[in-house]
Amino acid sequence: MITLYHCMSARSFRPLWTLEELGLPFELKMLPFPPRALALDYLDVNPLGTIPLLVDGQTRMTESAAICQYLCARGAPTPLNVEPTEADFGAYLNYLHFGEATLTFPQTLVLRYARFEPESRRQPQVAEDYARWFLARLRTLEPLLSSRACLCEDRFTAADISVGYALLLAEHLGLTARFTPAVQAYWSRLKQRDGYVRALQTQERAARAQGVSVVPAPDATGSP
Ligand SMILES: N[C@@H](CCC(=O)N[C@@H](CS)C(=O)NCC(=O)O)C(=O)O
Repeated sequence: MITLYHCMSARSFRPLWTLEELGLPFELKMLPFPPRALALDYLDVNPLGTIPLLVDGQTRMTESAAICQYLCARGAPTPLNVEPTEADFGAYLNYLHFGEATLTFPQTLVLRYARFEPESRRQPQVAEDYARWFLARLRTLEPLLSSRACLCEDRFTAADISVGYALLLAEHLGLTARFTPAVQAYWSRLKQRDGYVRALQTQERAARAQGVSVVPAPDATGSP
């Protein structure tokens, strides 16, 4: 049985969404955010203190995009995966990792300097500069999404989940009004997917059942 350690709407949402799309059985362990301060026992399981952590037998993984890649490759054949023999294999891997390394990274600076630091250490100018940097990077998707519904192979894949999570985070940061039109339309389509809606419902149900706050991690303020 796969176990996923997760905080509400944090990056571990990528593997959760993937698991829901694949219809695989899994156990979801909810943690308060940030676990390194609010769930100290978690450091015994994952010394990094970050989420996600996915445990599947002897396999332990802590990178959200890599976990999506792992789940889809192991779950193949599935339309969520792009095979090496398909034309968009390179684009698939690129967008899968673009979602985290290129799009989510600048947003973490926005989160930190607009929300997570104590009031006295917040830096609105730094937050705005990194928001602009994120939006400039996101804009590069506009030409592609003006002519295609999804990022690769004209079908929904794990690459859309990875980039889609960056858009979810941007929504929490109040940045969606600054999306370009095709990106805006793409995000609206992603949010209508059954797998996405199920993932939102699953995390909320699990948080309530496990006595964990349902406040999304990106909306937590003044985190220790
Ligand atoms: N590159 C990693 C980043 C993991 C990460 O930094 N997760 C954040 C939540 S979205 C976290 O656990 N932050 C709490 C902390 O750093 O203590 C991934 O994509 O999974």
